[in-house]
Amino acid sequence: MGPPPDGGKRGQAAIQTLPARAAAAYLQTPMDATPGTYDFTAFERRWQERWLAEGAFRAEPASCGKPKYYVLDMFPYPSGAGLHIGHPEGYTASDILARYKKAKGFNVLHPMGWDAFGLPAEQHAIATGEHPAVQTRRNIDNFRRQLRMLGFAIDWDREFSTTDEDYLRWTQWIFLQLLKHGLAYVSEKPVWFCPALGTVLANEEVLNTPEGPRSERGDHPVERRPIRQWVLRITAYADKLIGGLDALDWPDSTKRLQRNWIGRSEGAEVTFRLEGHEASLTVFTTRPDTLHGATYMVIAPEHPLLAKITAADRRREVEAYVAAVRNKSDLERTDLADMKKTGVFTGAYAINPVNGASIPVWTADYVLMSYGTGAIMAVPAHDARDWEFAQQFGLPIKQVVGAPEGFDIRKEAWTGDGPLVNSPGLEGLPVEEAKRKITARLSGKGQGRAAVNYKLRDWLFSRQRYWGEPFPVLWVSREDYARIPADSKLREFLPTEPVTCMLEGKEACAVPLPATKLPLTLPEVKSYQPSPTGDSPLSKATEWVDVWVDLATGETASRSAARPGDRWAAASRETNTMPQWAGSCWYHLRYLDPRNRDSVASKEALTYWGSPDFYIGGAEHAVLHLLYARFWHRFLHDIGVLPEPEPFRRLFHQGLILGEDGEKMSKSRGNVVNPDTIVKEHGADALRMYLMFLGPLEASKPWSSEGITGVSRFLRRLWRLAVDEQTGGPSARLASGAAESEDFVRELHRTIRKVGEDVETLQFNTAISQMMILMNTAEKSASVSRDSLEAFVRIAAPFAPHLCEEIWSRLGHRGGVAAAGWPSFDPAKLVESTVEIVFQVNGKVRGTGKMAKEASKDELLAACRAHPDVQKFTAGKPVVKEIVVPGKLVNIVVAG
Ligand code: ANZ
Repeated sequence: MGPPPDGGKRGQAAIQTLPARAAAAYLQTPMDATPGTYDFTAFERRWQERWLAEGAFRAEPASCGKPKYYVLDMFPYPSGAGLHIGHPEGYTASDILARYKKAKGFNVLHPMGWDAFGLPAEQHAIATGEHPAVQTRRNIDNFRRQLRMLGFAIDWDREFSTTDEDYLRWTQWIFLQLLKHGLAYVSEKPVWFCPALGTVLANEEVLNTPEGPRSERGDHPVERRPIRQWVLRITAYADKLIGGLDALDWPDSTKRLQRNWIGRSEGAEVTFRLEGHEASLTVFTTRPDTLHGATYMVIAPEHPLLAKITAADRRREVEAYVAAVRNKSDLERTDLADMKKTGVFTGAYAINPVNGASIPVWTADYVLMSYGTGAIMAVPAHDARDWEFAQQFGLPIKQVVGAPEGFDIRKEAWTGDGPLVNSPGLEGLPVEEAKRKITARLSGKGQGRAAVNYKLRDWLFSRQRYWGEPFPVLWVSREDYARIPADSKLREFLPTEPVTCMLEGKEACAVPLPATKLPLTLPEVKSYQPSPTGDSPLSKATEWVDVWVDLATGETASRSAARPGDRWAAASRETNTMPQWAGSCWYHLRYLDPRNRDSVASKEALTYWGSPDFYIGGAEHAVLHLLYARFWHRFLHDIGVLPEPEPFRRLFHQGLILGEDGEKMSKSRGNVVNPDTIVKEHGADALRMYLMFLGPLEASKPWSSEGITGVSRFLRRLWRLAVDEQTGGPSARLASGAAESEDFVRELHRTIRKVGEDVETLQFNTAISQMMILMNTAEKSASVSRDSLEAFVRIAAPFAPHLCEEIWSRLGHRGGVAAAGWPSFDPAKLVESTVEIVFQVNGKVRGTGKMAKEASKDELLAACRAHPDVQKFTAGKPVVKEIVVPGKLVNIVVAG
């Protein structure tokens, strides 16, 4: 708010009429202020401080006896840039819901924390040498300040960061549970490596672009490299993760994304004998019904059988082909847009189990090693990829499913349904029936079985980074592993099958630390730079990495010293760290009991609060965070830690807020809206309300500077309706004694109903429009009663909490506005008691009149006759007929 145009003269004049003390206080308020000025800067701050001091939004203990409501926001990564305007959009939505539920009598939990491990802090550390923890702390302080500035009703007592040791302990504990239950292992398969980021990436973090595969973060090229990795067996949960989706109140698009990502395919595995070889080749097919149409086979270039079955005279060509495709990504290999196929004949032949036909075995890169069995039976008549390949290499195309008349199998594959043809024993059957029949027949003969495949791959769970959770495991030799005593503390999380890997050419086994040794914290390092070979910066912290471990107790000692005793073994710590997704997999649980030293959260807290009732965050997390968190939650449920299987029953994605130019906000476009600036200019309430007024919450919508002025004006009108400009006390109109207009009363009850309904369904923009309509009728009403005004303030409070608290207190209340509860509406008051009646003369409208709904025919007629405009047309003319339609119209028919 700038100085008033008259240079503060008004202010000076006012001071002379005020007593000295009031004048002194007055001088601290803006120059044009009176005690009743809408001075949001002062009161917003005051309320924020008071809420904080009073712990106004502290959730009550489970024993309070109230029903619970748990509102969760996707917690932010505290970046150096501070809050983005998209953050307060989602946070305001959840805040309105939280405040509304509190007013409705629920024990509300609305917590906040920080997802603070991750790459940007590490990159900052590489650039400046400053420890990531230092920068993280600074950023968190800034984020916290900004969230408080927006007045969110957060229970700050429960705040934590994923980087806190106390939190880290339990992230590591959950990882060890996964390890113990056989769901964590180490692999050295080729993985996505991003040289620019110096780390590997999960499949979910790599995008297929026209320039080839690139990192989702930073848009750098990525390549395949064999690197030792921790992997979580999320595939073991594929079925549960798909099955669980049905019961969730989530956006359909997100459910669909998860379903497709998991990609469940039902089909069969069929085994083909190979001519002249002991080995046989098993394929996965979703179309066992087309087995009679299999005219060749393809095995992936990485398939372990390839070298074995390749004929001597084909070897050179096959090897050259294998070398040529090594660096291609799965994405490139399966790109449907690129129909041109490559491949070479192996010289081997397989025998079709249904008809004994001998068919050639090829290798081609359109078959991936990572899916199914890494080999296929090719049915060019009914699969588009096989059709292309057969065309290209002159392989036979044999139709086994009938196509509609006129369809030419020589021009394209027929992938639709139809009666089976050219398939003895299946002929005439529709596809689904034929699938069942042939699968049963193959199973009977031991040549196949029904099988299910998933697109979902196991989750690559390690990164070559510093700023992440260290893995709480030690690598020891196989011999030392065998020496772990039966009663050793190290057996607490020991898996049934050892997890092994090759370390510097020797086999090593993973030994999980016992819970008493958690958390394993990060060592200090001199440089945060990953090595070009892809080793984590931790590998250089040799004092930390290389230790002696007591095989009985898990005690460790520096390897610089001599071996402390017989029971001790040489061990190396894992130098990879966990990906940022780890911390966000279970934070929703820690809020329930954030200071618990003995468990993730107490049984009591877990039982009372359960899973969040409402979860809001960006749609970009549809498959990453939301899938990983479901996996961990389900796992913890399965091992008896959690009462409920699913973490997020109701999910909502807020839409993007675009720049004023309608484009995505970005620094380079210069269209970024900074919450700090807006709050300074218009106040937090105006920002909150405007964010909700912009449009449907789920829609993408552009920011508008003018729009926020409009909302600001509405807030000022509400203020003026309640507060007297001169005295700063309740407005004189509240006690005017005049009657409230019927319109206003009706609109008030309508608004109470609509805002309640809209908040439940997150239609905040329409709730605000309705409040604006109410404002218009309030201003037109001769008076507004105190009760009515208070009801208005109570429903506006979740949207503009500072303003409404301020009004509430100026109306003389001591407790917070939420404590007054949510007003109820009177259905009887919703009905209009008057209707507009149309007055006609000879069928032409000559006027209208507001009449009581139940006015009698005589009353209506009298009113019509008395209307001056009607009289103009009836004067002196004989009345022929009078027609009265109650509640609608009166028509007077005159002669002449
Ligand atoms: C024979 C066949 C005939 C097929 C037909 C399809 C149509 P979805 O639905 O994605 O699961 N396939 C199997 N493993 C493969 C691999 N490793 N790389 C590339 N393709 C592979 O696809 C399953 C189908 O994809 C399988 O069914 C197989 O081709 C192919 F008229 O087998 B089908």
